Amino acid sequence: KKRIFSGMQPSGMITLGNYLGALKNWTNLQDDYDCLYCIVDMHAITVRQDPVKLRKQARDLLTQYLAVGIDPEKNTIYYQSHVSQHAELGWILNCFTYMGELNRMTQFKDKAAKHSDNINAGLYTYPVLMASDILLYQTDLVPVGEDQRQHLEITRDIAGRFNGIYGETFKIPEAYIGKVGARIMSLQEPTKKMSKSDENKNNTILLMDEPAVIMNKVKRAMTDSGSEIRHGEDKPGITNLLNIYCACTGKTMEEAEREFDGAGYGAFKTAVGEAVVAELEPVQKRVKELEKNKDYLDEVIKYGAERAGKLAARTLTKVQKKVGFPPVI
Ligand code: AQP
Repeated sequence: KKRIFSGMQPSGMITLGNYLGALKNWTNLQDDYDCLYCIVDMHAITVRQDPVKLRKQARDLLTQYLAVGIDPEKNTIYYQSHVSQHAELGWILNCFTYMGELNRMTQFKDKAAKHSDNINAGLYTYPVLMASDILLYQTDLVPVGEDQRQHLEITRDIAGRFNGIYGETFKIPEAYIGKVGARIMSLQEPTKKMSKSDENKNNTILLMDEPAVIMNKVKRAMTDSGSEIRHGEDKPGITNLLNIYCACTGKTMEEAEREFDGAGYGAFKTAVGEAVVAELEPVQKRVKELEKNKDYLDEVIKYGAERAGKLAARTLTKVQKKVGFPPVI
């Protein structure tokens, strides 16, 4: 089976965007691929985090992975910070990455602009840690959205450079081009993506939002001028709601547009809200059941770290030898 690596930062409560764009699709991959799903807490601290919240968010995220149906037997689910090889390989690969390359990363520029009070070196070398995440596991495929494409490219460049110097060491990963998850936009500012770290609560629908909260947020979502319910660049608000509706119901855009032909914005928003509630309610129920089972969650955490650690150690040992570190006696 081909190996897939993907991760999510525990940088906030996860949103409908994270769910529809990533998590939901992950469940479809587990039978055909050998998947590692990492909770990248080391990446999360490139932005200042409250420690109590970070710990809770990481555990919540793991619980949510399980609740959407990612099977911990079929997949490797683990915390990045539990597998020290990520940091160790990260350091080595830092020495094979040029500042010129990192200077070109657009996500760094965006994040640096957003967090101008804390432009730390970790934020800058984030792509190198991400390269380590991927290369440690001899990953074949990485599901990436548009915004991560540049990071996958630099991963390939670093791997190729290392292989060129020391001989075949890393598998060069490719982008996984499968059924792409919907890109969900902010409810109040539909030209920017819905993000878990967004401070405006009305911009996001959280995976764990109560039904009444979801209905309310959808009703208050920004709409566009005109009253037609159709998708198009001139209608970012309605397009986003239509995308959400389609992703939750499995309907096509044409079907949805036909269904709401002549309907008012009010009725349309009610239908969208109800579709989201119907999609999320069963997941929320499973999260609540899992939360009661502390021992089971602990078991999954331990098992995942062991499984990932074994794979990671194999690559790191090889790399340490190649660069000339003395063997541990
Ligand atoms: N709005 C979105 N629509 C579809 N997919 C999305 N993803 C994120 N937002 C949307 C996908 O979810 C995964 C999460 O990746 P991440 O946690 O590493 O960080 P991110 O992409 O930066 O997500 P956020 O929610 O915007 O986090 P913050 O606010 O912390 O930066 C990825 O697979 C991503 O494509």
